[in-house]
Amino acid sequence: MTQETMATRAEQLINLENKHGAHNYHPLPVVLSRGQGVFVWDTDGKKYYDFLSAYSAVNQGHCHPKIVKALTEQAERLTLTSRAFYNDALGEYEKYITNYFGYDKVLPMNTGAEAVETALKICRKWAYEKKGIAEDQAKILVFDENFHGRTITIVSFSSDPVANTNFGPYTGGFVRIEYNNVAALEQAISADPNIAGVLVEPIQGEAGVNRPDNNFMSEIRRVCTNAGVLFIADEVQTGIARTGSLLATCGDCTCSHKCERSAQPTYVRADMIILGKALSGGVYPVSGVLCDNEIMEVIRPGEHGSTFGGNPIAAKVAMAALDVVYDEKLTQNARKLGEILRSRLTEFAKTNDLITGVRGKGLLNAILINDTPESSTAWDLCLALRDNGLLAKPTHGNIIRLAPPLVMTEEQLHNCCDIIEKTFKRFKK
Ligand code: IF1
Repeated sequence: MTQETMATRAEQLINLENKHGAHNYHPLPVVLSRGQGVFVWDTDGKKYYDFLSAYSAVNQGHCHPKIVKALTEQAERLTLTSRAFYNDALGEYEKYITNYFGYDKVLPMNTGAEAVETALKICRKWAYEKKGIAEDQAKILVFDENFHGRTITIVSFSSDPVANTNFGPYTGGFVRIEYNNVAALEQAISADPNIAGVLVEPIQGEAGVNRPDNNFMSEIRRVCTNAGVLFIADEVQTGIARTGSLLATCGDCTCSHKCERSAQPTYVRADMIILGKALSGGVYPVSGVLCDNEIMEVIRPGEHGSTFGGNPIAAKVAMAALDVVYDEKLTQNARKLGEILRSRLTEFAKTNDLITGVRGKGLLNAILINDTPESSTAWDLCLALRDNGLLAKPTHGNIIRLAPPLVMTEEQLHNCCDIIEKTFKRFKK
């Protein structure tokens, strides 16, 4: 193919999506055709550092050989049985993942939103059958600027009008308060005995990597324990080593595996955790809810499930993906590289008026751009970063999320910081 023909190849593919696909996204104009580790290549063969990681789904790096092997081997044996029958992969996976995270039971699903909906259903049933709340009166407390997926129930409790306008009528039974406000949490729960659960992101990803106070998770734990309310942690984006702990709920411990976690001084244990995305290393939709028997036993045969939930491929892929996190010490690497990234960008920000802030934890970070959310500056900066070989995307207007795969080396990270600094130095609004 000539350079000219190759260039139009990307345009042809973009045009196909515009013509035949719903316009529910506004992607950065780059057409990717291959990924390996921290790199992706476009249809012209140009190589990029991936600084989005499919929103923290490819923590283990693109097409990790161990995970792809698990996928292909199982795909050639048995792909799907439904749960009408047993299969020879699910039980081993359920034992593996419940031990890995330290809970009695897992309810396997596929997407993050399905797992969030599953947690909401378990919480409501627990409210009626264990906590004694009157039928249809259970409420679940959520926070402003939350993001938990895109089903009608989930967007019903979103504070973002873009997420829920014209999707009504909305699902009731939710109370929303300010994030990171313990006093408001205590007040809401003491005022309403029908609150059965608290659903929280340990760090709000979509809200622009919004980190709460360090004690917010332990304070939620204290308040929920005292009130007999379930603490439900949505770790779909923050979990699986992304923030420099195996689970972000965990606080500042350096744990990478259950057996180390409970020994940590800052160990905070939610009643239910919701996992997704990197649970499969980005090769297959795998999600799930983990909790102990006293809670999970409210779900009885026929009361919840899904066609693909707990399928053999998902089981094998998830075990391989979690093996990689442990074997390659991705928790520790995320913690170390995140500190380097924030340190370099914080120093650089002092010399460049385009950046008003750098924030994050582990390798879930963001830079705040010195312009209004309505401006195109963050977007234009991402186009310039793309031209310089690094892919990132703005969230909420003037915030650029920086979240590379956790397998990145220190040298690669410094190369990426060099690209970011060079791009910002040369950028003209
Ligand atoms: C898109 C956002 C991130 C999540 C948390 C549940 C889910 C997500 C904390 C649902 C999903 C994805 C959705 C994806 C982009 C991405 C995203 F920008 F939408 F908000 F990461 F911040 N809980 N987040 O972050 O999981 O059903 O998608 O598997 O919708 O474009 P899902």
